[in-house]
Amino acid sequence: MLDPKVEKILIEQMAKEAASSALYLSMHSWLEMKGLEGCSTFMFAQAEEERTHMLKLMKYINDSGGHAIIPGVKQPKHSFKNVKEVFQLVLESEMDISSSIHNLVDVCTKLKDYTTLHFLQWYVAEQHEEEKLSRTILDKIEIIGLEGNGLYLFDKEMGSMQVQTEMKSQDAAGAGAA
Ligand code: OFO
Repeated sequence: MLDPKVEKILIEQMAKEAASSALYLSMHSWLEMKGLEGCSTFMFAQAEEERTHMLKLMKYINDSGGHAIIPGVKQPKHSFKNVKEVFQLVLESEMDISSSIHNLVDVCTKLKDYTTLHFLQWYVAEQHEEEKLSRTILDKIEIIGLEGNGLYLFDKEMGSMQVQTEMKSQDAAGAGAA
């Protein structure tokens, strides 16, 4: 049975994942409107991924005797200065989510909730990957630049990054099925 304090902050975490999904979908829409196919496809997949993070929390809460209340979502930011701002905001959002996951780990450690701690390990690892990915993207922006052909090249690079990520997740799903 979940401690009510843990249940409450897991539900708050669902709200953060939902907000992150909405923000990334809003970024997807802005990027698509700008004709940046690679970046917008990448961001659509990120939005879907954040939604699965919310659903995973929902299932855990309900499977653990709690009640996962579905959060309402505020309208996300919908226009951006440029592509660099989009990816800086992605990194900020991921860092914010990491710190709330770490806070959850702290609370569960204090309450000796070993089951939820075990469940949260997946999120700790995922956040590490997501922050690393966001920093890699910002590095690419610095290297390639967004002036002249730079934006076109960066967009192409993001499109191929998306294909690699999809191949990785298909491999992981295949390995799971074997
Ligand atoms: Fe779910 O917040 Fe990042 O990955």
